[in-house]
Amino acid sequence: MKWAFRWYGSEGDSIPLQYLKQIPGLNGIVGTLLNKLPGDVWSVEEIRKLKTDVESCGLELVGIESVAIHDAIKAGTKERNRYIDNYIQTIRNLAKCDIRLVCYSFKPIFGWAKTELFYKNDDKSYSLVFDQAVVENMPASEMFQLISSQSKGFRLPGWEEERLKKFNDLMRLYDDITEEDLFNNLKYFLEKVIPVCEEVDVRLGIHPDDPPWEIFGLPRITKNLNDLKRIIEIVDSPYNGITFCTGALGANPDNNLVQMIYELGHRINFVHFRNVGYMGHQKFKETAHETSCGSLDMYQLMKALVDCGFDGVIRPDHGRSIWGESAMPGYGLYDRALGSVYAQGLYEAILKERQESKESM
Ligand SMILES: [Mn+2]
Repeated sequence: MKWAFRWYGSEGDSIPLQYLKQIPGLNGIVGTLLNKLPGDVWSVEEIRKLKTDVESCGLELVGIESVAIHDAIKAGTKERNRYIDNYIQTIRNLAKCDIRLVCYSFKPIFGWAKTELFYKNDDKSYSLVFDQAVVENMPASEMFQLISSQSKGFRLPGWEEERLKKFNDLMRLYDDITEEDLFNNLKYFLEKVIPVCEEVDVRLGIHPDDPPWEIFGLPRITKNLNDLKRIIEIVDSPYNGITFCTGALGANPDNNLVQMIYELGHRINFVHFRNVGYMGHQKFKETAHETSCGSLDMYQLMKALVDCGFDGVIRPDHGRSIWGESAMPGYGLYDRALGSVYAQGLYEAILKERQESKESM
């Protein structure tokens, strides 16, 4: 496994890279260029600069999260070919810099949604919470206000001011788009992009919906096993893969994550490892990573990943705010560092147990 950590760049992240290098066992960074808008080409020079920053601290840039997809591609407008060409150019440029993994998502407007960014837990740590009942009675446009009013000044990817200004236009763009349309637009995109990914050896991993059900009447096509199976069948190539986010998919108790890993395992290109705690119907919080802290059995999930032979990039996902840290909600250092070390512990124990039982046979 490549034990990685998400990092938003020297200008966008409050955590110095050197601190990440100090997390035991950590060797990879999943990075991004925060100044890039969906549809922009990432130049070789810009990617090299990021890579050099990461390598100067003794870490490896093991992937990009995310290269965002322009709405013209998702909505299938007539400008989409131009943006697909740009996407392909970015993939070629990443390959020139020896970067082999790209995470993306195909979600209209809301990449991720939470209704509370600093929910106070009993132990006085803070978690992100999503409650469907809050959004049910709210026009979609008010989500921006709800999120930005709680952001404590941190820039939240996907909730940028520029997007808010264009919000009504964006909503109109998806007015008549059904799930089937969205799926067909993804198909159009993958059929053009995956052959290039194969040629230059860059794997894609599509990130699931968070939360994994419909919100604001917008189509969602990455919610469950059936959706993801359908997507990997569009182009039957290991380069057309999945980012298996246990927290996003696990927010719906109907998603049997262990079964999903067994069925999708050969096409999982990237893992986000985190736990969620159910608080009621379509209401959950992001807990610490440990099994005992949330509703998911993290040991069983790690075991299923090992069973499937997964040895790619894995990172802890959103953590709580603890120990008085001031950081982007979900992206503090401390709780995610604990999550990484916990995941590595599970992995070591599972491997050694198997080795011992083999030797004793
Ligand atoms: Mn995730």
